[in-house]
Amino acid sequence: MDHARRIFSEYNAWLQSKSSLEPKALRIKAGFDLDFIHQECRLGLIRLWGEIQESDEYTLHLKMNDLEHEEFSLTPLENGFEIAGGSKNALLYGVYRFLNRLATGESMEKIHEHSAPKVDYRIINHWDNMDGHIERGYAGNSFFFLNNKFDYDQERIKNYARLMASIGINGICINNVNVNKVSAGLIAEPLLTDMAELAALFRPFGIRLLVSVHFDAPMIVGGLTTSDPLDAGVKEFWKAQSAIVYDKIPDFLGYLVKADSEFRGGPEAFGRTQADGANTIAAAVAPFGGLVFWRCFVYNCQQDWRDAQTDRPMAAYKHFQPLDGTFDQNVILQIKNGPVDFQTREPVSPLFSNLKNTREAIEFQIAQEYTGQQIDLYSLAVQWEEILAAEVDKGKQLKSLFGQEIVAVTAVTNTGNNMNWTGNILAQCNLYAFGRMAWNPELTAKELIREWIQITFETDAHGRQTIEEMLLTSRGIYESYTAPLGIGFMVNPSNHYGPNVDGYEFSHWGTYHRASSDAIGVDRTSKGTGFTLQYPESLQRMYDHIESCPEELLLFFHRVRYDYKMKDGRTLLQYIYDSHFEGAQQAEALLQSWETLENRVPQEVFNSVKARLQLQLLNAREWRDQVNTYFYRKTGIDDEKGRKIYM
Ligand code: GCW
Repeated sequence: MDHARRIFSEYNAWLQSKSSLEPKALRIKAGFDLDFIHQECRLGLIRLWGEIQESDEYTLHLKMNDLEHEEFSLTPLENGFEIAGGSKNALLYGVYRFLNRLATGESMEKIHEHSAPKVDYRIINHWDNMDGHIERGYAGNSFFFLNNKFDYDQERIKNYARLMASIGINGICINNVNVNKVSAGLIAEPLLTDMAELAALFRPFGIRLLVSVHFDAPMIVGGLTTSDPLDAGVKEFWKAQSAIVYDKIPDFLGYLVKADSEFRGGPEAFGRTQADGANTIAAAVAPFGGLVFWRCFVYNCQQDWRDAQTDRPMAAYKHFQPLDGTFDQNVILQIKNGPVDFQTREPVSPLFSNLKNTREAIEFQIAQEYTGQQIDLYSLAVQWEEILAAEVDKGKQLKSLFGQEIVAVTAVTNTGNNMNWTGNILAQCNLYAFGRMAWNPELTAKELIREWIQITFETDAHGRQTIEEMLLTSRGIYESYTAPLGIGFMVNPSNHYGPNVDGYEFSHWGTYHRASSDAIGVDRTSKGTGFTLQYPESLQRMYDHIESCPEELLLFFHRVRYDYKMKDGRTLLQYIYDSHFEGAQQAEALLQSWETLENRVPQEVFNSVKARLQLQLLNAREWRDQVNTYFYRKTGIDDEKGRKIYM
């Protein structure tokens, strides 16, 4: 078997299980213009059943009808089945969903579904550098770039496109938001022609490309002396260059911009606002129907730790909220889910409550930067489900903004050139869940985890239950042995793996816990830094009062004494000790659970996951001991249960 097929048939989760119940003798009937979709459907069925014979006994009808643009329906018929969609892309989604449900073991006559996505744009962001390295990549190197050139295996790209389309993704940004001089050239020749070739591979799958652009492209690419967005020459540069891009790639989705953030250029360097910057670039792509995704991850990364007034989570709101209503229609503000940076526990960014006249994208991170780096098990679906259900205004959940202010759902991908895409095969589940939740935010972590397991592993009930339980509990476990209660960070600087309680305490990144001998945390209430004032009043009150603040966010919002009594009567300090002892124990239990799966999953999968769980256990013990020792040394107070704390 060739390399690319191995990737798909052995490792790609989507279509693994075999269903012997289904008729193998069937004819697929598709409209004249639907060759590609017809082929995809055939291919999928063959992968599921081994072969299919053409026969009139049973007919699978593929048809386009007057459903909405991306809406599809799946309907069993008397002697057949109908997959219908409002467009080619919709029909393709219908086909993949149909195959997906067959792969979970359902029989055709039970498959009824009518579905349309809640948001128009479901986008994957690659943080791939053109030298091949991926920023925060934990599954190998880029499968787009090497040595500052495009360098890819066409078959692998098609498999990737299929993988993405099968979970409803319709946009992919191919390069890192930290654009360098080389990748700044993606919007110009000779790289542009190469990008157009790549775009052509994604096109049949309904996926449009985006590129991260350098705010200073007018200087780097255009040779100008300024990038001031209000400068006539700069405006002209963006227009002319974008015309060239759209001439090569007419269905190009647009640009992603990280400006004024972590040493990137931006409008503020020229005394201009974020809206000035975004609108200049947006005006250039508007004639072609292009979009500008403008990131809100703007904060002072050169903070003096002595400065207790500046509070990093407040930054995005301060920069963007006052500009609400001033962004062009084709600008989409891309906002990280929380106000800090993809920690295990943060409140939802207050921008979601308070940008009423601006189109928004929510940005998640599937790459497990702060969440175990695809070594430690961490089911992001569990966390996303909570985030989507979080309140953004009186009785209004975040997901209710989907299709309203929130028009796009984006995420930093966890894929790389590793054979199984994600390094740790169990991390595939996060990618799968992301696509499905971006399409339908009502789906629960439990059902998505279950679906993914069914289509990935041919195992018995014990196998399925064990993996489900491991995934469902993984987030809580990781959170408890790392930096719980919303305190965050405490990681090793720069690589962000493993404990270092004071690692960021005296640095310039603005993430401080300020632990003393009697208390820890930053007071972010209206009496403290005032962060809570960025929320609508009902939420502000809830977070302000320690009694009503959700306990899991206690140390995000409050500075708390170690002898503070938690809801169950334990002191905060005892909670910290318990959580770390228990977390490490549970990490051990994860390994034990997995060990019961030998011979129930392919040996290679068994070994590679086991090796990671062993590393996770070492990591968890290190976290437990460093954190517990740290707080013991601060307080001199023993663990009530007398467990081992190193002096
Ligand atoms: O959390 C930080 C990451 C950076 C990343 C940045 C961002 C791409 O550590 O690696 O840069 O976020 O989101 O821009």
